[in-house]
Amino acid sequence: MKKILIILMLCFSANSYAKKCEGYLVDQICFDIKFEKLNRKEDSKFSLKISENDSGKVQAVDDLKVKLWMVMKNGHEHGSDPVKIENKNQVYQVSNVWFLMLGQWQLKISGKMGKKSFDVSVPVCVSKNPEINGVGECK
Ligand SMILES: [Cu+2]
Repeated sequence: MKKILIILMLCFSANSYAKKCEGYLVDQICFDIKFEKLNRKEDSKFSLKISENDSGKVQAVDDLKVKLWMVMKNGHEHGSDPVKIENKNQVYQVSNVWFLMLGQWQLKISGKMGKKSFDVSVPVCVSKNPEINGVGECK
């Protein structure tokens, strides 16, 4: 019994030290993006949590900007409607998100976290196949 307890305790402590980013990791900043639903015909609202990967700490972000961007295969680039961002206890609710076309999009996310400023592109795949829809490259 004692042994099992010790093993359990070790597991829990190991877990709390494993600071794994569950979202998209760029420059040691974790972008945790959760879509309610994602398609090109509706407002694809999502929540955005930004944290440090090494500490897991969610920090206040100043000057947060989120922009939808698409680089098309023919080299043409375009954006979409400006999104709306609402801060709910450091979890940002992003709405008016219109992916107007199917294909590979980017979320351009910039801001300042403490002294560190960031300006990153997070890929979002918008396709007819719900299985490959979401954060990441379309395959
Ligand atoms: Cu396009």
